[in-house]
Amino acid sequence: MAKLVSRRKALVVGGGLMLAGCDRIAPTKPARSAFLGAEDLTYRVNRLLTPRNALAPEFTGADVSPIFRSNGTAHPGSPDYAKLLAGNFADWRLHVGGMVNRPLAISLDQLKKLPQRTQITRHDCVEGWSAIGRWTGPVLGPILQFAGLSSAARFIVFHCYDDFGGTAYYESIDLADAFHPQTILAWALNGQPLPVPNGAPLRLRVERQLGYKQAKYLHAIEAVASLDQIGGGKGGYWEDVADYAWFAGI
Ligand SMILES: Nc1nc2c(c(=O)[nH]1)N[C@H]1C(S)=C(S)[C@@H](COP(=O)(O)O)O[C@H]1N2
Ligand SMILES: [Mo]
Repeated sequence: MAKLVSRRKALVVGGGLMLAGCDRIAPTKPARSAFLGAEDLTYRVNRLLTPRNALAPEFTGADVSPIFRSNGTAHPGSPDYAKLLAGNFADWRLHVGGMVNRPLAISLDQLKKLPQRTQITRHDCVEGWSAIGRWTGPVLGPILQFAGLSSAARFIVFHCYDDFGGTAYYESIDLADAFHPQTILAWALNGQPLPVPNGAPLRLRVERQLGYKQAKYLHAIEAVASLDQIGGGKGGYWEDVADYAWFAGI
């Protein structure tokens, strides 16, 4: 990540949000391939059939699963992460960079002061389990707008603290999902700060897609015009290593 986000300066603007200047990453290739592969077809058909802002079902407090199990990484385990955790994430920042006019470095306290949403939704993992949880966090769209998202950006990439044998977990979504009203950066699960096994201090909730898109342990989000230069080019960790579908609509 050092190459993506290197902090140069910090300034304070209205609302008390701290902005940190970051070096831009130059997009090198124009766009994701226009070739209509099977997966692209699923994606396009889904986008045609599902209204852009159709909501994922929401549930009631009575439906909340007694235990929201953890899957994949349950603790990132790196010294960097351990240090942030020991300090109760006071020194943690969410870096917002890439194709934005105003790169941001946002603290947890600042994130909690942004417009919030609480939603009770069902998480479906491809490994064959589901759980219902109540998630709270700032809506992603206004954060991207505040950062001055470039009109050339087409995808938002989420970079995580944990890695699998040297490859950091990452995921990406398109702008329809990034600006969807239920797409939030959750810092709370069932009214409590996010437990470490579920992605502390912050994770993505993109409720119309499967579990592996819900990136945990966030430390940076990056706006890009193409996914070609990100990881293996397929838009996510499991997409790259196991050919999971990039668009995991449910
Ligand atoms: N950073 C990171 N995010 C991740 C994973 C992971 O291993 N690392 N696993 C994914 C998968 S496959 C699922 S089902 C959910 C699990 O979320 P949970 O641990 O809160 O149940 O997180 C997703 N996001
Ligand atoms: Mo999963």
